Amino acid sequence: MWHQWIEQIQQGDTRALARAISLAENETAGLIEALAKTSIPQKPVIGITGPPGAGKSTLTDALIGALIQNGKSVAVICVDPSSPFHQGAVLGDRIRMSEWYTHPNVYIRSLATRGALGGLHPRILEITDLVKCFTADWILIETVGVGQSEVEVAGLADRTVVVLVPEAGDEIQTMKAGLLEIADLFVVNKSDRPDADRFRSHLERMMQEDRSHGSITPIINAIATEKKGIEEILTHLNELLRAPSQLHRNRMLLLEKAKHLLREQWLRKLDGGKMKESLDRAMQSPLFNLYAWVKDYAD
Ligand SMILES: Nc1nc2c(ncn2[C@@H]2O[C@H](COP(=O)(O)OP(=O)(O)OP(=O)(O)O)[C@@H](O)[C@H]2O)c(=O)[nH]1
Ligand SMILES: [Mg+2]
Repeated sequence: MWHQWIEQIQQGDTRALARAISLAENETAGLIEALAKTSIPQKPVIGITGPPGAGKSTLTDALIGALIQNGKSVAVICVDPSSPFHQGAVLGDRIRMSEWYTHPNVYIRSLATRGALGGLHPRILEITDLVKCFTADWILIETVGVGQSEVEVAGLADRTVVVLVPEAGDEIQTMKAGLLEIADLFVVNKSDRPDADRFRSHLERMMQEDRSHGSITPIINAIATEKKGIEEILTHLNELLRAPSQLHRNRMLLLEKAKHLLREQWLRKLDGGKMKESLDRAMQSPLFNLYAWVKDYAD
């Protein structure tokens, strides 16, 4: 069944893609086996992440416009639009990207988070590969950077744009390590705000202090609502994509993907009923200890 869906997706059938993503979301069996037999084309996957409300959707909307103008087709995956922190964001995104929902060269799909412990959707890797099979030239993945998810999106994307806003001063101090590591490009959005320059210097200083990973990440000022800085972002992304692949980084990202898949496979092998029985039994002991139980169960 999956082979048929994938064939239709490869022919550019958006309805097949929508249906297949839903099946993947619902954990319909056989997807991994089908993907293992599919030649998945290489195409740019750009992660767009950053704090809530930084303007990621507005920026994505503007990027779609610029890509379309350059004759490209685009698929967009919005992850986590229904997170409890952002009620109503799906509607907001629909309004922000409304111009594109009906455009023949644009496909937009929102995914709700299902990961009980946060992070991205557990099937995001497979869903991205399904979208890669589709005829779009570029794939954009928007995700709110609230901890783990931005690191995960970096493992998923070929290049990651971190969107920050001038008022994020203190916030980036705490997100610093993760953000510096994953960003291929920083966008200081809302540069119409008065403290944009000060914030940019702050970011530059932070990067100079942290030269551990070699090169300095480029910073671009943008005003997404006015479509300012968008062409510059695309030019940089094209350059980044053309640059010889950073083998070390790619290997690290592949390793992350592999770990993710192994975790999933391992979880699938767990027998929920058996586990519950064992846990119920263990809990009857006054000395019950969850860590000890997990260790026993895993061995
Ligand atoms: N002043 C100003 N406002 C902007 C700019 N870009 C976006 N906004 C506004 O910021 C608000 C949030 O924009 P979104 O694009 O929804 O931000 P987001 O990062 O996608 O938000 P979440 O997905 O909810 O995390 C909206 O009201 C936008 O109109 C900008 O460059 N300047
Ligand atoms: Mg958004």
